[in-house]
Amino acid sequence: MRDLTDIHEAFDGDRLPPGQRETDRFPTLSKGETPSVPDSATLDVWGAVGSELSVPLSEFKTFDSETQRQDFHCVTGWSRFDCLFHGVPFSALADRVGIDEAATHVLFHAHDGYTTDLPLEECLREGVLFAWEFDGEPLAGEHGGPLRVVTPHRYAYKGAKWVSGVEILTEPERGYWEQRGYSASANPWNEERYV
Ligand SMILES: Nc1nc2c(c(=O)[nH]1)N[C@H]1C(S)=C(S)[C@@H](COP(=O)(O)O)O[C@H]1N2
Ligand SMILES: [Mo]
Repeated sequence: MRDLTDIHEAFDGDRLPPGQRETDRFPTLSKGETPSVPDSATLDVWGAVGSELSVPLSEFKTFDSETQRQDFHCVTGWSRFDCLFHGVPFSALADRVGIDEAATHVLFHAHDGYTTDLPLEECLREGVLFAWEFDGEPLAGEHGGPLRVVTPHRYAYKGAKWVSGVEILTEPERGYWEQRGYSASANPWNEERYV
């Protein structure tokens, strides 16, 4: 188990970022209905990579994975400490496909049409996981099961639930909320909520 609940130190901030309140609950926030993701779904990686990938989720779950203890910060003001997520680190997927040198950004795609963008270097931090278990149980559909992304060093809208694809880009592109006024950088310790 890898404990990442101290990552706030790297951002010169307290464990509870400014303007946040701690909750024991795990609220859900989705732009619409929970999509039903078929068992046959794949995770696809394309764009500025050496070899594109389209892997069934059942096979994806056989990749080397790990459990991490992380905090979860929602831009609407709640934080949930000590979430146990199990999944494959973004960096492991990146190694597998081989990221082009020209790559700078990532756009995550999801089955509900959601997208979110991050600089590539922010995706390569060890806390960025493609997760399918939460607190030792299969990740609930409303929380993004069967597969979601988590980004403990960024507001949680950077983590696509029901993730379907990872597009590696050579220039920035804005995601769903980023096109609607949410911060592209989304650092909770700087309260980068809206632009
Ligand atoms: N596919 C998808 N991913 C998404 C969203 C969404 O609407 N669709 N909402 C985002 C937002 S705004 C937040 S705060 C978190 C909420 O995750 P939760 O519902 O598990 O708390 O998911 C993020 N990922
Ligand atoms: Mo959010």
